Amino acid sequence: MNDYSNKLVTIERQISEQQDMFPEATGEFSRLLRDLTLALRIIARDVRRAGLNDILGYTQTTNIHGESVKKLDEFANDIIFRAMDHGGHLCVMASEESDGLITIPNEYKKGRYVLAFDPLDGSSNIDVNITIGTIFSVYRRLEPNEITDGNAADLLQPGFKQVCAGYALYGSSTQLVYTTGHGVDVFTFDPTIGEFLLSHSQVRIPKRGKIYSVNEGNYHSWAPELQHVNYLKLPSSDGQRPYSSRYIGTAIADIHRTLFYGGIFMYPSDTKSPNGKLRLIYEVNPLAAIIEEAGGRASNGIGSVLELQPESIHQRVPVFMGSEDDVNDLEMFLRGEHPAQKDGSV
Ligand code: FBP
Repeated sequence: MNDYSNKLVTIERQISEQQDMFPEATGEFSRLLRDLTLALRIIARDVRRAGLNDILGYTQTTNIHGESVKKLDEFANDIIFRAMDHGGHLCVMASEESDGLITIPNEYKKGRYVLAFDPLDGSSNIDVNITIGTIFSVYRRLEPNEITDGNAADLLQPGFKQVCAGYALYGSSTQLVYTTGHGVDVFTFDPTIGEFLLSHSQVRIPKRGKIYSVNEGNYHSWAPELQHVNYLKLPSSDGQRPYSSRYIGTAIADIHRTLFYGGIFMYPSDTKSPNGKLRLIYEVNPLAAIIEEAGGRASNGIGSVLELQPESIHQRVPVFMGSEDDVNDLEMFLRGEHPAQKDGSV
């Protein structure tokens, strides 16, 4: 089990220490993360008071996905925009809740970075006080010396190009989980001092788990190869199976549990959603960066999602992520090559 960090390290200190690792660093990236964590603190504050501050329920609008927009979604979207538009480190943003690109207002300097975010993941759980969160992903713009507005190409970069990825989890405590390619660290928010403190450093996912996480309500619209789930339920002589089923319905929360306990989280394609449900840029790539940096795997069923070349900013992809051995098994099932398929036990 990952050890608790007993060093008192704030997120600001961690960011500046990481900056010192790059002599050529200008501090622009550190300021970007500083401003982003401010937005996450404000969203966390209002999520904690949701139900008291008339922020639950729906707005009158629907988003580009045809989904009714939740008030908290809109609030979080607005807070991130207002925290990030004027710092001079971004050239363009994109949000799961906004139709097109979010441009930086003309009066502000354009920077070298690009921010993609899902302001509130788990919208179906907002009104019933179940864990929700914010997902973020940062890239360098394609033309580093440009001072103009960024464009779609700056966003449509493969996931392995992310310079930073992470999420904030608004659960029993508020936690910030992120990577800049130097391991995965978890900071827990201490409201008594208003600081994110390092609580778990260099988190590693178990090589294999005993939990699978998927919306089995879609079972009958899945491809037959996904008998894989039946395999996980079959008792095995070594006691490794059956796996337990856990599904919160907030990708961040299901991924956070998978990061610590291992196993596999899946949102496959099905006859209703031929490309799955989760969005490549706002949800899949940042979560995949965390899982793969922690030693796990994130696959679209064929290979790493981080290698995929995005085609559109709201593109969806099927995803299977978690412990290396569990995702390898899944891919073997999808290729029809798993021993359990060959010996007919599944
Ligand atoms: P939102 O970003 O709109 O919340 O959608 C994503 C999501 O809520 C994921 O967090 C979650 O894994 C999935 O949708 C749940 O979908 P379903 O209800 O179909 O299982």
